[in-house]
Amino acid sequence: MSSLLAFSPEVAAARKAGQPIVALESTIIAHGLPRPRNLETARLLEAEVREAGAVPATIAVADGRLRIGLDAAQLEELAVADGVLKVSRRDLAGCIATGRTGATTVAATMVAAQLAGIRAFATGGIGGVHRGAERDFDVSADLEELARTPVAVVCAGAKSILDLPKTLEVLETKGVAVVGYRTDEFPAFFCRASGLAVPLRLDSVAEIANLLDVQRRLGLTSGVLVVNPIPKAAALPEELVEGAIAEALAVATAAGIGGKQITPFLLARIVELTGGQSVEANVALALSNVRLAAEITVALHALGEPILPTPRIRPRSRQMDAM
Ligand code: PSU
Ligand code: MN
Repeated sequence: MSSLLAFSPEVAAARKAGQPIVALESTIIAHGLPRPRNLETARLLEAEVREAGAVPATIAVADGRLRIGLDAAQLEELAVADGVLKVSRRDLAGCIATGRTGATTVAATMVAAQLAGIRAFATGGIGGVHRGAERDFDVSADLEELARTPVAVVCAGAKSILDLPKTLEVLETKGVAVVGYRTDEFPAFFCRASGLAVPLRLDSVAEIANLLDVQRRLGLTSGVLVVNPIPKAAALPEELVEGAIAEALAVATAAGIGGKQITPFLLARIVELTGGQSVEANVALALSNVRLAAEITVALHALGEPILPTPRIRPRSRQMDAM
């Protein structure tokens, strides 16, 4: 196996045995949730995948390699270390080449999942078109990745720190299939509804697995976004969320925050402004998404979905070896 990709022993064994594997992103651990809930949650998410009959592969960059599955120490390092990079597609090679520790976003986790032959992954929310994007062009690389990488992403929609109508427009332009799981509406992360219709609603895991199978057989190379509303009991009142988001956005604008810092900045302010209620909601929806992704992966497996061969990573050039 290429030295750039490193499979944890658990994931390597699962690949060998042909077991279903679910990828998990790590930005939610390093930059999305406050300590110490982040580490607890990372462990809970992995346990949820196992309980659903699949094997979790948390993705991150450490020690100059793209890690597919982390051991306990690596998971802890991501949660407690200062200075963990937020790694999107753009940052992947730089983080690996410089030997830094990096947490992968949805975009970078999709890249890694595809390299590792993993068909599905779960997260909390995706990045999207930011409010005011017509001025600063801030559109998450997650959308571009969904356009070009054939991995299914299960999420609870996107937070309304983003412009949700524009986010759906870009997904449509880029040809990304968006599937509402037991919902007619695109969910808004902390809230179950946004007033925006999803193009397709499917009510069972078997139907979603079938859609993924059709997508693969058609040779479509774009991703599929499965949106799963936050469990009813965990959903937050819309007024609370909108108030916190408006205030967080105002603080960010006043402080001149932009670029890759804006999403983590807003998430942290929302935690403060909701008195931690957003953390509980975030954990609940992430667990629900992970469960659904695992069930989809198990169903795909039952369809006899082939594990995609790991695309060959090119060998180092001989000159580099001599260095
Ligand atoms: N939205 C959330 N929680 C998160 C993220 C987004 O509600 O943790 C993270 C995800 O890793 C996502 C990334 O891929 O932020 C998007 O960052 P940006 O907007 O800089 O592309
Ligand atoms: Mn951005």
